[in-house]
Amino acid sequence: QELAASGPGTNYAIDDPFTAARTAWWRQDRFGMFIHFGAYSHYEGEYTSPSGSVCRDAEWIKRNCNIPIGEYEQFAKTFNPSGFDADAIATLAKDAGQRYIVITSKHHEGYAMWPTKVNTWNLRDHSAFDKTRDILAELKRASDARGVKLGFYYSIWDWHDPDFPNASTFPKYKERMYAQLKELVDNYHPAVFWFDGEWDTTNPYNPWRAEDGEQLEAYLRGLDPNLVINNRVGKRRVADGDTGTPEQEIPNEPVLGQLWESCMTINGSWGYARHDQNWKSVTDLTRKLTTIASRSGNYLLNVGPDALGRVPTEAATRLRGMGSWLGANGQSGAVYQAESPGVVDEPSWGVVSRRGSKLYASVFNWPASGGSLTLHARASFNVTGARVLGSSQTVSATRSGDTVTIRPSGSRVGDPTVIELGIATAA
Ligand code: JFZ
Repeated sequence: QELAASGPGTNYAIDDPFTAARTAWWRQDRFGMFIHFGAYSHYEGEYTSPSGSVCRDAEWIKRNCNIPIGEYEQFAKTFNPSGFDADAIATLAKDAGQRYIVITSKHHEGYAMWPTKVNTWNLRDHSAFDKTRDILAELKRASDARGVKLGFYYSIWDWHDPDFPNASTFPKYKERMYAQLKELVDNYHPAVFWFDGEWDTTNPYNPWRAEDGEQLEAYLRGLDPNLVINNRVGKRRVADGDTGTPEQEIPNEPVLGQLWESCMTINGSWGYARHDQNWKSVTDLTRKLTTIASRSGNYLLNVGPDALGRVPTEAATRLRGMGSWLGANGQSGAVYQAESPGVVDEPSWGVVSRRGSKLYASVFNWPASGGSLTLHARASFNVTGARVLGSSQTVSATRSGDTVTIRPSGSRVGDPTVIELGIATAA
């Protein structure tokens, strides 16, 4: 099936056909939107203590700014993200070329972003928000309408539930967590579960063990066998979940034996932080996207809506910039359904991905006029053609020995510029 059809670039050592089938869409889609949104967003990254001192953070603000729980709860009562617009968010993801969304259903603060029946520490029962609204239901509807998949981040670590940091009461917490996860599956049918907070810590104590992860994964598979689950469900062993989760980094080469997804911020923060204006450029983000695809990974790029639930304009502009790059002249071939090329080494001037019998060379450093780019081949194939996407300029590509020489005749077209090479392998 699907796996057998992929070429020498294949590096998913997925020997289980069920895993292969379950993750097929995910391996092709490559690019998703992460959304960090919670009661912490209400602070917009800034907490002023009763004594007047200002402390800055984002989604960790409760812990890093030592906000007393009573005060945190009090403030959450006035949280009113009336500007949350699921249609606008799903449209933005679509325009960016993102094919799935993963939103925080519950972060470490323990606050549920849907009307859970398990407790009242949630956006319905503990806020100033419209009691008839359910932002996860809205986002599910909006995503479905646009063919974008929806998944949920869920933090195992919980700073709010008193039964969490206590080995003897922990089973009671676990029951509530299971009940919440069932609500999420039954009511919103997510495509992905993205767990977090599985790590060991003593402050507060985190009782989560590898066996808890195995048990939870089995429970979820029972609820919905199609769920794609990340490895933070357990202790991030290769056997945990379906997908590895390098954070804010790109592995240097294709990761053997495991699917992976790099999650990254679009500025320097996951949750909204007014003080963080350190926005990455479209060029930087696009290079990261092609680099990740060229190493057979996925890119989960985060946005943090503000206290009213609005995606910052600076983030939206950059996402649309990526979308127009992807949409222009079929650059998307370098990303969707693309994977590590296998047949050539990664060059110093950019990255190369492969889709079937096409190589997509994303050029970061364009050669000086009259100059050329070379690729080192590590398999036998013939070059059958070359073109610069989005340009009528001529480009030649010839192979001699192990060296493929590409000679463009004009200037770069966007950054990265993509050169498509046709290749024929001797099957
Ligand atoms: C976690 C969260 O604590 C954070 O708020 C955010 O949600 C992020 C996506 O995930 O933070 C981590 C998790 C893992 C590492 C570092 C920060 N890690 O593996 O280095």
